[in-house]
Amino acid sequence: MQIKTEIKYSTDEVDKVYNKPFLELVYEAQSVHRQYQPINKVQLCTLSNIKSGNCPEDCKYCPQSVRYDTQIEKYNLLPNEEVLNQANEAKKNGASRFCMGAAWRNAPNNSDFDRVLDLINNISKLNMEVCCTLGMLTQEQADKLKQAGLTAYNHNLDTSEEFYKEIISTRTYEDRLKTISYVSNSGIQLCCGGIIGLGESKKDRIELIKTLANLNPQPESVPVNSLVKIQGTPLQDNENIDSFELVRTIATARIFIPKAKVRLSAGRLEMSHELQTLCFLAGANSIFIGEKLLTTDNPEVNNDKQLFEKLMLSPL
Ligand code: SAM
Ligand code: DTB
Ligand code: SF4
Repeated sequence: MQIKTEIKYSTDEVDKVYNKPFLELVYEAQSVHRQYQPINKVQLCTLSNIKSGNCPEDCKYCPQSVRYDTQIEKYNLLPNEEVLNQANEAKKNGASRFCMGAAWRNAPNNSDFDRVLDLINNISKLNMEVCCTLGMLTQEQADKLKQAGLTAYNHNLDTSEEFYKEIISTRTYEDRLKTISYVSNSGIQLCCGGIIGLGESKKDRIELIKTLANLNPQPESVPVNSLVKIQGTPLQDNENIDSFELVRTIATARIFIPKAKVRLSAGRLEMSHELQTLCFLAGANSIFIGEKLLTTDNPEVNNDKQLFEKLMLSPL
């Protein structure tokens, strides 16, 4: 199996940008942003946790792993009607993209998968982009998702290859890259990013951005999640990540992956409006709106509306 990675950028190149004087870095990121992205526009996306908890994987950050004792609601694949209602509601709130997450190690080959195909088909008819994240895929599954009308598949690399082993033991970076290549082969857009605050070093964040930038094709969408510390997970007592590291990560991703939407994803509940503004200035141009992410809370829709009004931003 040939994994399509082409080394275009070296660690050193990414390092030099990431570690520039802060104001210079943000200025450069905003300059790239203006060249490649519409200005004053931020895409609104809504998440639905279509299958929750009992995941056999051991991702140390995740409340949905069966190995950790966390207070989450666990359920099997939701009825299609319920998910469709959520998608309609998301559209009413201004979301133009609907993302479905399922706590599976890999997408199953059974009627649940057929139900997800049906959901994709129906949500795409609402004139919304449809994204899903179902764990690892085979090439055949990726092709079926494409046929059903899926816009994008989310499969994060999370961190550097080296640090990945400290966070997850039940699958490898190579496994992740395989699914990523199936997604790209099938013609589905790739949504691939990571988490900061896992206890990784600056170097790990730089390596992650380098790996994402060297994917061929580059991801169309790069979620930058800030760890939400969840009681019961091994990372519950992690130190807070310095906000400037978050902004540097976003700015560097914007510079090296200029055509992608960079999504300020998990962790916004803990962020001030000023910090989120700095993230937008550094090139973030998407957020999740709605009461919940997958299992954790998100800022209130009205609060996000106020932020958009203050900044005179409009939804994309
Ligand atoms: N099971 C699938 C998988 O792992 O690809 C899909 C669902 S998984 C919850 C999707 C992504 O959510 C993960 O890759 C991770 O980046 C993010 N995530 C999960 N828990 C998180 C947390 N506590 N804080 C921040 N991001 C988190
Ligand atoms: C992504 O990178 N972030 C989203 C989406 N892809 C699926 C998920 C964030 C989850 C945050 C923790 C929770 O709510 O369970
Ligand atoms: Fe959570 Fe996905 Fe890891 Fe399962 S595979 S534990 S749902 S992040």
